[in-house]
Order: sequence, then structure tokens, then C-alpha cells
Amino acid sequence: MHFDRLWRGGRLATLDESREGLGLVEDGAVGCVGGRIAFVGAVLPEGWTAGEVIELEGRLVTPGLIDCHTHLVFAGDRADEFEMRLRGETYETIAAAGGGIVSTVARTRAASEAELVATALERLDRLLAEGVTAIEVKSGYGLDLDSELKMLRAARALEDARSVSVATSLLAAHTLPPEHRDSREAYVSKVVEKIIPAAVGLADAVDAFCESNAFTPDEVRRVFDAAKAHGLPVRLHADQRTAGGGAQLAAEYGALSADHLERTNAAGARALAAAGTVAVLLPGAFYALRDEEKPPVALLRAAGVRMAVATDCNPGSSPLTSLLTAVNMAVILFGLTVDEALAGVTREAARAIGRWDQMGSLEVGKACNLAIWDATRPVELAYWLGRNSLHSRVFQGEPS
Ligand code: DI6
Ligand code: FE
Repeated sequence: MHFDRLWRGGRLATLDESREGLGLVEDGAVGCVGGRIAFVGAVLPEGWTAGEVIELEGRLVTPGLIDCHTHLVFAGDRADEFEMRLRGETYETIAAAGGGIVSTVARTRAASEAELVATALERLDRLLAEGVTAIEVKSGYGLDLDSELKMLRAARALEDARSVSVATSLLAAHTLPPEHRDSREAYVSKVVEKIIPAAVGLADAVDAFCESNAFTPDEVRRVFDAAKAHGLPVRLHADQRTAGGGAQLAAEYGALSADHLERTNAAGARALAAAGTVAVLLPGAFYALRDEEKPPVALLRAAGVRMAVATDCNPGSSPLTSLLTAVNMAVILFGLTVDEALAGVTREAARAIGRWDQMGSLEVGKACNLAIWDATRPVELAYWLGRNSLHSRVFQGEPS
């Protein structure tokens, strides 16, 4: 067997489900052909050759990390609102007074596509520096046809500018745009009839914010019915600030993921398990909003729901550009095990973006995306706070 490139002598956390836990392989090798994994294991096939051999010197290797829930494309910031919250205002009172998401909408509408790409790249580079090789990016700060498409194009452009895979989600149902304050129904109709059809080809999924100050379950149903009619999978921001049956709603539509879930109950957890919907936990938002309700991790675990972990990087509720910090927060604040948190930024994150067939584990046939760590034990990735232990990163077989 001839490999384009071979890495050997490492401790592999394969995340292969046919193996236990993180699927550790001691003194293992990964062989790559044409950007894909052609061999993973401890005993190389006889007579192998390779264009290049890279010695791992005992380092830990994981699949490239996947940040499966971000709002990476936006203009400006909301540091002023952060200060207001520090003085006692809440996310909801700020939004009700005309701040919040719509203030980012105004700035994002005014920004050019090139400006959106440039500011997103600055944040993306921080994620990549920690071994991320795939991200999801949502629209949702445009809230009109042109601006939503501009955001999606900017998200797609990231893939051309860096060695990373980008999955896009149309989040036109993020909040009501100011010009529709008195015409909710008309805005939902616009999303259903104009924005979703126009986003086909640019969006890989459709997301919505089901929340008392965003969209009702019935409005989300209209959006999801349109998504399904256009062949797009759905995801949902569910039960974050208020308990609204969001998990059940996501499950009803066989959503790829239900995200946040701070206020999900046992019935919601069972519904997610039955639907095979991934629970995406976002400790950055929980932390930055000083939320007092945690997602029901014990219930999710007991029900057998797969759990992913992501940054939710956005200018309002989660100004977090470090997926390793999200891993640390997931174990410290939410009580995930180290194995669960690491599976949450690899295997389960791949499922949440609908790409488990292509990435998220070290298995033959998948993209050769590797994160090589100056660490030997997986726990080290969760243990340090603010230390980036990445040694190097490989995207589709190319060291980068
Ligand atoms: N939930 C969140 O945490 C973000 N969006 C959402 O639906 C917040 C986005 C923002 O505040 O800008
Ligand atoms: Fe979000």
C-alpha cells in the first residue's frame, strides 16, 4: 500500500464507535491517500510505502475539531451591552429596549460582504489555531433577503480563504427585523416564500430561534415545513431562555440538532433520543449570560441523546472564540465527562452538521483531518484553561 503521507508513533483517539470510549490506539499510525484516511491502526500493512513519513513522537492525535454551532459572521460587537449586563440589565431587557440581536443586524446590513469575511476570518483563525478543521456558520443578522444571502456567501467564502470545511445554516428566523415589528406574519411568510427558496444551494440547513421573544412553535413549524419542502435539514435553538417545548419541536421534525436546551425537561430529552437529534450544548452562552439553569445533562445521558459541544460564537450571548474553552466549560459547568466533551467536538459535532459520513472520527474513507497535540492524555485538552496545546493541524491530508 502506498500512502501520500503517513503519521506514525502517536496515541490516537480515533472516536471510532466500534471501539470503546474515545477509541484509543497506542503507538498508532494514520495513512492518507488523496486527502482521505486510507489506514488507521497499530500494525501497518506489509510492504507499505509513503511519499512522506511524519513521526508523532508519542503525541495525542484526535480528529480535527468541529465547532458545530457558530454565528461567526457579523459586524461590530456588543461590548457596550456586556457592560450593561454587568451593571444588572438582562439579555431580555436590553433586547426589549432595541438592543440585542437587532443592533448587530443594523451593522451587518451596513457592512460589505468583504468586511464580513475579513472580520469573520479574524475569529476563524483563533478557532483553527486550536485544531478546528470544520465549522458551522449561521446567517441571522441580515433578516432580509439580500442581507441573509450576503451572510451566507461570506460564510462560504471562509472555506476558500482557509483550510476548513464550512457548513452553513440559514437563520432568517432569528428575531423579528425592526421593519416587521407590527407584521410578524408577513415576515414569516417572507422567510417561507422568498428567503428559504433563494437560499437553496447556499445553505446546508435551516435553523430557527424558538423563544418567547423570537418565534413561536407554530411560526417555527411554518419555517421548517418550507425547509423540508426544499430538501433542507433543520436545526433549532430550543429552550434556551424559556421552556417552550423546543426539544419536542425539533424532534417532531427529525432535526439534525436541538441547541442550548437549558430549560428542556425529561419528555424533551426522550423526544430527542427517539428522533436521533443531537443535543448541542453551548456553555459559553450559559456562562456569559450568567444563566442559572443548566441543560439536563443527566436526563439527556439517561435517555441516550448524543451530546455535542460548541462555542455559539456570537457578539451577544457568547463572545467565545475558543472551542477548547467550551470543552473545559462543558466538563466544569455542565458535568460532561472528558470523553463526552471530546466526542462533543468531534464525533457528535459531525453528526450535528450532518457530516458524520465525512468527518468526526479517524476511520478509513473519511477526510484526513487531524489535530496533533503536545499532550499525551485526552484529559489534558479539557484540563487547561487558556492553554492551547495544539502541535499541528492537518486538513484533508495537508499539514497546515
Ligand atoms: N441564541 C443565542 O445564544 C444567539 N442567538 C440565538 O438564537 C444570540 C445571538 C445574539 O445575541 O446576537
Ligand atoms: Fe446560537
